[in-house]
Amino acid sequence: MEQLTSKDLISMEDKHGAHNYHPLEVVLKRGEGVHVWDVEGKQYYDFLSAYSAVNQGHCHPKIVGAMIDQAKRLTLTSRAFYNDSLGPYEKFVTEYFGFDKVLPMNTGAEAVETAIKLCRKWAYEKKGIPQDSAKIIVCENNFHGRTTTIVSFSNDPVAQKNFGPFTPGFIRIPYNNLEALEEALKQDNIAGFLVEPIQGEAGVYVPNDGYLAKAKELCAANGTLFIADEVQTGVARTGRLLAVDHENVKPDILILGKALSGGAYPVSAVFANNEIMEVIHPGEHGSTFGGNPVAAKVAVAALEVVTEEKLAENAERLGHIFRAEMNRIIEKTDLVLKVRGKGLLNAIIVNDTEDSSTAMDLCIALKENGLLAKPTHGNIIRFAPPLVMTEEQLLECVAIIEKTIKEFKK
Ligand code: IF1
Repeated sequence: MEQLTSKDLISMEDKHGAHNYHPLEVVLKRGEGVHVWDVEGKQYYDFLSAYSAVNQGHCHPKIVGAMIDQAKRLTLTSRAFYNDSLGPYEKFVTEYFGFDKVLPMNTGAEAVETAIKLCRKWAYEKKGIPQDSAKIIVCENNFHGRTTTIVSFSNDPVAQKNFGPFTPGFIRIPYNNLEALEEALKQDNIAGFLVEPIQGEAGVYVPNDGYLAKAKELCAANGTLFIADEVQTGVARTGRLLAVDHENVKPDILILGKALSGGAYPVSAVFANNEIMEVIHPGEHGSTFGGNPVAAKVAVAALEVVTEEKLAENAERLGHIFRAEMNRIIEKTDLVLKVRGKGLLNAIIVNDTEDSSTAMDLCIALKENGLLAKPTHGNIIRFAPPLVMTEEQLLECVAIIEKTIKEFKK
């Protein structure tokens, strides 16, 4: 087959694919560790990690090895039959995260949907909320996925427009606001509080210290489930295994996705203790692919890598260095106002209006200099490299960012 150029491949997607994304103009062909290569052979540092799915680095040999071994033996049984990978995975992963039970799904949005169903069912059967009146508290500027129900409680007009009618049963309160939570919890029929420990899509918005611990306490006092969506923040990204670990918070329901597989395969999961999880019975929830043997083997390998390579510790240490270096650069430029984040989930705020193209233009300039990142909301750029990065590599990335900022002209 003839070698297609980046330009050919971009126009192919443009012609034959739905236009539900606006990617940076780079066409990647290969990845290894912290690096990716485009079809023309140019090497880049990946500073997005597929939105924190590739925490363990691209094509980690242990994860890919586990996937190939299992793929050669048995890929899918459905849950109509047992398979010999699911039980060992469930035992491993529940011990790893400290919950009685796991409900395996595939994507983040599906796991969020699962948590919502679980919370509602628990509310009717255990809390005694009257039928069809359970309410779940969510936060302004949340991002939990793209299904009809999830976009129902989004306040992003782009995510919502013309996708109605929407699912009722959600109350939105400001993020990082304990008074608002306390007020909302006073309403009748509150079943749960669904929250991102750090708001990713909103621009890596880190709540005040103590917010999560106090929120959990308020929920517990009210008999309301504290549901942590750690799809993006989980699995070592923020410098702890879970972002809630920074405040020693144990969610009633924990949602994981993305890096649970190291980005090798779609694997998501919902965790809860028996008290909650036992409300689910056969036929009430599931998925053809959820808990399949390949997913099970991949997830075990991905989590072993997190422990063996001390990725949380590395993210914590490099995160401090990264923010210190960004602050040093910010002193010398008026292009960047601020850096914020935890571990290796960080963002810089570009000094321009939210509707300006400056952040996107800066990402294009970074790409030219060999580093891939993408703006989140308007003037904010998320920086989330794979957690297998070394300090030397990180400093090389800092040098690329510094040079790009220095040379950048609006
Ligand atoms: C896209 C953002 C990241 C998530 C949280 C659930 C999901 C996500 C906290 C759903 C997904 C993604 C999806 C991706 C962009 C992305 C994203 F920019 F929108 F916010 F990561 F930063 N909960 N986040 O962040 O998981 O169903 O996608 O597996 O292209 O929509 P999913």
